[in-house]
Amino acid sequence: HFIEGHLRQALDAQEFVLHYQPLVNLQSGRITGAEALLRWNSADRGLVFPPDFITVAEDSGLIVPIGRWVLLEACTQGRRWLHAGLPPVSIAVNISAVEFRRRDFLEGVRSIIEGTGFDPGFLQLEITESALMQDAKAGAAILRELKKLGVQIALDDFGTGYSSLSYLKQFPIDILKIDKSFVQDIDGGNDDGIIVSAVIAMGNSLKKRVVAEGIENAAQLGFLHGLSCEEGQGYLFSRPVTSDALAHLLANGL
Ligand code: G
Ligand code: G
Ligand code: MN
Ligand code: NA
Repeated sequence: HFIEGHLRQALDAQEFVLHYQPLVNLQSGRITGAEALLRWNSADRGLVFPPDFITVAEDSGLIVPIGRWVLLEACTQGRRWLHAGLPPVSIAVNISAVEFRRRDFLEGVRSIIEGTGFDPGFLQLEITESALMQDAKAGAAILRELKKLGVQIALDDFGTGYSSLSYLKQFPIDILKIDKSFVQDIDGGNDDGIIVSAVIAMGNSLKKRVVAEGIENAAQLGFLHGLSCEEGQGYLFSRPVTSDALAHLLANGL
């Protein structure tokens, strides 16, 4: 693929950058965390978003060094914010199925935690349902090892894959992130509202944190509030912003 070579150069030229989207406690309105989202600041193309390059990165294997850079950068940034005296928040990092399945994935996570000194209790690794279910048994084993490192595990895009409820009970998953496709039409009087309501109730009773993604308006927020959903993220609160802008939000609130 033509863009593969460009991605390799981008890594060398340090053209990748992380933006951060706040996670918000829906009761207090306080920022509890931030999701790191990768962008490619290309000299030729301007700011390029993941849908335009993640698949190529996965198919070429470049997602491995790119993912390692993302994790290192996110943990380094997390330390910087703490040193700057900002209130501690968790940082979520998206992990591709390709990275997750690699034998050296765990070792990479371990060495980045050690190298940066970032508190693993504040690191959330976001794994999609489909990545986990490709091989549920192996996936469960990797999650158990990750838990020994002290990191938090979030199941991303929840509801779009097909994990059985029994897996949810067995797997050491800390957080369910309800996919934004369900939140979008939550107030439309259709099944999405019922599904979201069921997921929140189930998450709460399994003692998992539930995060609603893609909250764009007050009506959606009101609906989620009524269902005792604790956390959310979405354009209503903030779009993904630069690290400097996120630091400003941490210091001053939303
Ligand atoms: O804002 P947004 O366009 O960033 O993200 C689109 C998609 O790209 C999402 O599904 C998100 O999970 C994925 N994504 C964003 N950043 C990363 C990253 O650092 N690594 C991986 N593997 N996926 C990412
Ligand atoms: O797949 P994942 O959940 O990691 O993807 C996060 C994606 O959702 C990113 O592309 C991010 O920019 C996007 N996103 C975040 N908040 C909103 C929102 O309120 N509405 C929409 N449409 N997308 C959002
Ligand atoms: Mn995510
Ligand atoms: Na999602």
